[in-house]
Amino acid sequence: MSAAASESRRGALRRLGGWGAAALGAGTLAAAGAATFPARAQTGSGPRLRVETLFDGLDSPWGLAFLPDGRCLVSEKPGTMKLLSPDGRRLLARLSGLPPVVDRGQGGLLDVALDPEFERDPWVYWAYSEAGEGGLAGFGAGSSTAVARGRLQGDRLVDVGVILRQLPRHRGNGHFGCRLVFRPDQTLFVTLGDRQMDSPRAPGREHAQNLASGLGKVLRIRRDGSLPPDNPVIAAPAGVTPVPGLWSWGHRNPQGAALHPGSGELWLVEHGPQGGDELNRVRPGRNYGWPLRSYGCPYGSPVGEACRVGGGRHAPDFEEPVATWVPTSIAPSGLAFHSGRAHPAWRGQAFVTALAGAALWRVELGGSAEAPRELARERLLGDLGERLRALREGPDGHFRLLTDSGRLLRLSAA
Ligand SMILES: [Ca+2]
Repeated sequence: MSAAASESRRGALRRLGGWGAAALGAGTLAAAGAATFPARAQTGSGPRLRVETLFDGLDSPWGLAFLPDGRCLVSEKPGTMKLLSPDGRRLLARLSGLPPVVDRGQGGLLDVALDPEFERDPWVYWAYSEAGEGGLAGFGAGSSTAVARGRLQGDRLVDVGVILRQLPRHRGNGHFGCRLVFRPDQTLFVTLGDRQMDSPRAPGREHAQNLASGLGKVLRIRRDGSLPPDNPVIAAPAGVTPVPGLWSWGHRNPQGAALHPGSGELWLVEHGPQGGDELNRVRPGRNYGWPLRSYGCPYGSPVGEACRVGGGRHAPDFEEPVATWVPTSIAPSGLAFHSGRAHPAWRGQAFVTALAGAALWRVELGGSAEAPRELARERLLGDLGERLRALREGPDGHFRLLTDSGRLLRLSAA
């Protein structure tokens, strides 16, 4: 970003004052029940946020989806899917019928999503790391991100089948992505990581920049895994066939994704290396720069701007992120836009869960649909000390959040 933009951001952060890192300093989260935090620690008179633990004892929860009747489906990394009561407080079932997952490192059972026509035909979709042959040369068998679906029948998933496999596979256990987001047109976005094959120390074009590789991509497919006719036409070099379903590329490890409520476009958050986490507006047929550009630095580099990968700035060759986190990564894990239903002041704002950063970030957006920009950001819930894994707006308009420690939280205004 330009020096002017950087200064503008610092100014915005200063103006936010007490909405910063220490804003929620009072109180601690009770093991069960509710805790209330002053959102403005300086005055104690600002909006107050209330955090309730609805459920404790989930096993590394990763994704959540709400059935039309309000019941909550939670995917757990070791490979289980649980169904909770509409109030989130009771375990109703542990679903059977899921295929085995490779629960190692960052891999396992990842996101879960429901078919847009779930009420008519109850398909459930999930992403997971799947073992298989076909690894990169020299790496042998490995795993890759796959997407499967099955019909929910009572507490069973039936008619289970795989609709997408990321290739090539790799034996490493990092950067699988993966979030699943349906568009209203019933096509499905799948966000895929670079499997840690791209290095910021020696940035090349073999993986996330390779149109023929499934690494570091966003794909768009139909519900049965077939390809929609209106995906972008990608101009590929001679002899290169773009990976089927290709929507965008040059991504590192996109682990949060959601549709922007105004434009209907896909947005995502992706992990940077050492710093340089990004919030991106994802446009069809565009290149997001990894590993040739990042506002972050190779691991082990001294903190500063000189070490930024490719100089940091993406334009004019690549798409600029709407927001970045520097110099310290927050490890963004989930993204949601608030509808404003329960919190009118939050309408259209982006919320990002963070793992290493152990907080919820509110990113206020302005500008136009064609040129969105960050106006301000605020770190929320830092006092919980929880690695936050995912968030979705619940049926009541309040956010639900998953923590790595196994909790389902409800965030509301006190
Ligand atoms: Ca980028």
